[in-house]
Amino acid sequence: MATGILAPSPAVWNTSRDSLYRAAARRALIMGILNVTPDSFSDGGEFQQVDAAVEHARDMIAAGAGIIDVGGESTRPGAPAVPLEEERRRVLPVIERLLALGGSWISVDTSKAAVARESLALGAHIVNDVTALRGDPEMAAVAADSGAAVVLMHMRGTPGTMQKDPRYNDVVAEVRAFLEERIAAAASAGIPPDRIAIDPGIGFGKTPAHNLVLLAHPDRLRIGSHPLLMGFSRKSFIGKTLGDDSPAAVRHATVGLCAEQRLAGVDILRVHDVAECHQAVRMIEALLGEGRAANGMG
Ligand code: HH2
Repeated sequence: MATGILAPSPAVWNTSRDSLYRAAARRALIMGILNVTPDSFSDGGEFQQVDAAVEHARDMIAAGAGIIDVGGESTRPGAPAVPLEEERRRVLPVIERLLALGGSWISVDTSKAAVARESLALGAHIVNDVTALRGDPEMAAVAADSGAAVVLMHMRGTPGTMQKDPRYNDVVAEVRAFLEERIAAAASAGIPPDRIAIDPGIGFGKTPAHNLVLLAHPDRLRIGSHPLLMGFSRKSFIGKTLGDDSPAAVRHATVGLCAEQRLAGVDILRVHDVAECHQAVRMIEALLGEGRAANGMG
């Protein structure tokens, strides 16, 4: 069960001192992205697709993923909604196999309560809901009843509308206020605070400039001891910022962001390139821990 996985260590999170060099005592979690959408695993029959997904997850776990985030509905801007039966068919067999495999926590990236309920009944540990429990009126109760951990993410609008001219006066303050409100809603639905992680929703109703401001201010997005998740991996603002959207450029920049976000105290990094991000993050942690300790600064 998810108890403890998202519960931060007080020794780390209660300190207000030295926020940049936060947290050598605790490792960040790498959340490996497993998209089981048709464009992710294109050829072959259903069984082969499940096999391919499990194989990919196995590689990500070996490369350092502590969580595998299984999603059957694309949330890219303008992506069509996936019917319930189709999402169940994509996600549940993969989750079942991953739970048998072991070695990581399993998160289900869904905003449908029925998909979450069945995934949790199989043994999944985390519900990653990009609507922050607003998309399906039963979602909060499903999460509360199961004792699962949840990720509450900020999104402006819906995937169909969110990139149409998003505007904020102060994007960090508005995202933070939204997350505070959703934490309160989750708590009043009976989800214990130590099971709630928060995420500003990079790319969900934000311009490239909004995304950069959010990534530059994880300190202002931190709310109490709720673990902070960032999902920037391979997103289009990276290519736009670089003026180069080639896969290699976007991947290299993603790894750089992983290192910087770890340095800035982010707890969970949702990424496609697990090996590269894991290596960057562990290097930063060695620097924060042994590097500083050896110099009498630990
Ligand atoms: N981003 C995507 C999907 N789920 N969940 C959280 N908590 N945070 C995110 O930033 C986030 C998310 C979209 O990214 P991706 O999985 O690469 O694409 P798609 O939605 O097409 O599967």
